Amino acid sequence: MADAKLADWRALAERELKASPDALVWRTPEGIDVRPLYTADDLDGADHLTTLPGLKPFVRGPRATMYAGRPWTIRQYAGFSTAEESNAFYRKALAAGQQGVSVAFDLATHRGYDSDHPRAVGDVGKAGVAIDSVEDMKVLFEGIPLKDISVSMTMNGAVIPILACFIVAGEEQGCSSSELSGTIQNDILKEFMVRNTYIYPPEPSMRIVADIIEYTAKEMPKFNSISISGYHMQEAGATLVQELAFTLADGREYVRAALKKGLDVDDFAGRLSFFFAIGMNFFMEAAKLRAARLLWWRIMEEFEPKKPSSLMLRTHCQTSGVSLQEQDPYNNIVRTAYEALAAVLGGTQSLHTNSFDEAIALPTEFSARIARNTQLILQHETGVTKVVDPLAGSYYVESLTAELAEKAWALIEDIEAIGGMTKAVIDGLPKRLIETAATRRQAAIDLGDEVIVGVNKYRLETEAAIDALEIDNAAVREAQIRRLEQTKRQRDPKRVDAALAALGKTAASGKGNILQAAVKAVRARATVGEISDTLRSAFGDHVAVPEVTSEVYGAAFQNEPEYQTLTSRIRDVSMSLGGQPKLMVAKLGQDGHDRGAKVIASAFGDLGFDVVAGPLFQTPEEAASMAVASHVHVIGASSLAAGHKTLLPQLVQALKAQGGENIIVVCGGVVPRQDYQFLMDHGVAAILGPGTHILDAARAVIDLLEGRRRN
Ligand code: 2CP
Repeated sequence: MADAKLADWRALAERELKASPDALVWRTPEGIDVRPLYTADDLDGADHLTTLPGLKPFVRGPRATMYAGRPWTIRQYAGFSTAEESNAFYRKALAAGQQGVSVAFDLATHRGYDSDHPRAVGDVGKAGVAIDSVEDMKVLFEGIPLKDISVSMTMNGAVIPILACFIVAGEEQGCSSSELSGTIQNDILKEFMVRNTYIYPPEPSMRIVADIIEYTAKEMPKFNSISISGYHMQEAGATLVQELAFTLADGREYVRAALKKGLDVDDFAGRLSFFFAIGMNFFMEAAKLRAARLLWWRIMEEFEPKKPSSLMLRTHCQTSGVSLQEQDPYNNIVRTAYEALAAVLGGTQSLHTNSFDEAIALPTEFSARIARNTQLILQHETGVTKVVDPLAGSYYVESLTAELAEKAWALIEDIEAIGGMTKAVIDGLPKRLIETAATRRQAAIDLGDEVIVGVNKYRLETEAAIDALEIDNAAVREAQIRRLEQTKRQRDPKRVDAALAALGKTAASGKGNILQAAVKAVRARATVGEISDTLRSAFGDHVAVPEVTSEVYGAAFQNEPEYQTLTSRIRDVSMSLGGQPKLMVAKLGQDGHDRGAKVIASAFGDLGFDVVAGPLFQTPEEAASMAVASHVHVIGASSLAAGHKTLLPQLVQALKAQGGENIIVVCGGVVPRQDYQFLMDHGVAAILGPGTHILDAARAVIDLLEGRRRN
């Protein structure tokens, strides 16, 4: 067949379009110009094209046979309420086809608070299971043989007591450390950037990571010591290039920290694992995983390992939480299925598919089943497992793989120039870049440049309510406190004190292994809170100073008439108030999900509000006193971890008690519609749920301010 000429195609395309095909170029948030046609010419310079799976540089997958030999692990992240309830859920899920366990802990546990701690009131058992001691951990895995089932635990802040509880629960189930298989997230650097469930400052936190890598390398050969995570970066608004670069740069930093402990690279590198988000940019997501493997191989070559497994990136993936919408929520099933397919075509080792109702509430048994079945159908009905890396050779995907790798590598080099990721995190550069990208993306959605079906296009006039899972937070807390008290009554206090003192000494002296000392404390029945407090005494608490980006949202909107109308209305309100309307953006309880709060703070600032960004983890009383002292007109509380029914009424009460009854309280975040009336009845003036256009939110707040002035 005669070769067609690109010039002929261009001419034809121009006739079809009546314009240059260059007009069809789509510039993605990554700054990649996606063209309507890719050919072999686009692959010039890509040197991975003839490589094979299981062999370096592993672009085509870490295993030779990939899913043809063994499909990816269906590993659904779950956990809520008490250990008993979560245990029952895991057992049912395993019986219904799930292949590994993945534990979600509640935010109190994440931040190292026992369930009886006053700061934990709104969060116990809400967005995960509450674990206070090894007694809870034993219940969590009752009837689940830890010798056979691999367990992933998403834990970073309180990683020491939780991993220690897991090890001791295994021991007491008759499973030695060397037999335990699974993964601990243990990725603290990204917590400082985006996820915010840190406890201690970055440097001692890095010691904890290194101690865990050391301990698992010696004692737990089947256990993955870390899950180096980009997931939360994408959730926080990062572009795929940022997600790739910062995750791999984090990985390089952890390798260096472990080498500093005196380990040989081959002792631990094969048990480093990764975790990426898979969003809606289908081909780019698949290409991202291929690029990740290529770049990780390149990074690891520098450390000159001998074992091939030290060079290969193995990853878990989760479909994107932020791509899920409150509006027309069954669309989320479709979104999740496409994302799952992208993860699989990219060659993930393990996968979580989100439940369709997660933008609204915790998953129900029904929605969790559909999510699991999305993967079972992929594995059993579509034939995608039969061929390794089926996208290889696609001009488009190969070109994207090379371009993503090139762009991410440039960013990785920038991080190196700063002195590595710990320094970059302390400096705050990655966080700033991600927050700017998040605000830019919100502007693109609000402008309609990025279409979300059912949200900014094809929106339904009326939405049918769907069932939501409700956790009785007070009952869970009471049950937890009962077991905590019982555990404390039955233990030998002298043994606990001695073990905690030894742990404190190991932490403060910089010598010895913190996890090893914590395992002894857990055997003596020290609690998660006690172990965390002992480490707090040695290391101190990390306190982040919130920064807010500016002139990103406003710059995108400045020529839009509705934006101009609103800014002039805000100027009028400012005149009559005698100053700009003042908004405090508050995060209450242990919920550190702050993307939405940051985007609101940034956009409202551009619109003409005087914005006070409250720190993370405030109690309602602390938020109220800050609001009163700062003379704000409005508090916008952002709730994404299901604590709203406890914390919002407490905030309203605290404002009244502190003389701030005139301050208007509005709420944003993940709030089921069923709860709107309850919140209104408790003094919340407006609920601005997911999918709310920021200009609509600002209009609602201005209406409230004007209404209050008129009354
Ligand atoms: C795999 N195996 C094979 C093949 N493929 N053997 C023969 N032929 C093949 N084709 C072997 C592997 O070598 C391994 O054995 C075993 O089968 C299991 O495979 P794997 O690929 O290691 O899968 P896995 O055990 O499921 O482990 C996957 C990961 C692990 C990614 C390495 O780290 C993991 O499970 N991560 C999950 C993290 C997670 O769930 N995170 C939750 C995030 P060997 O082990 O003997 O080699 S929750 C997120 C929320 C949002 C949050 O963070 O807040």
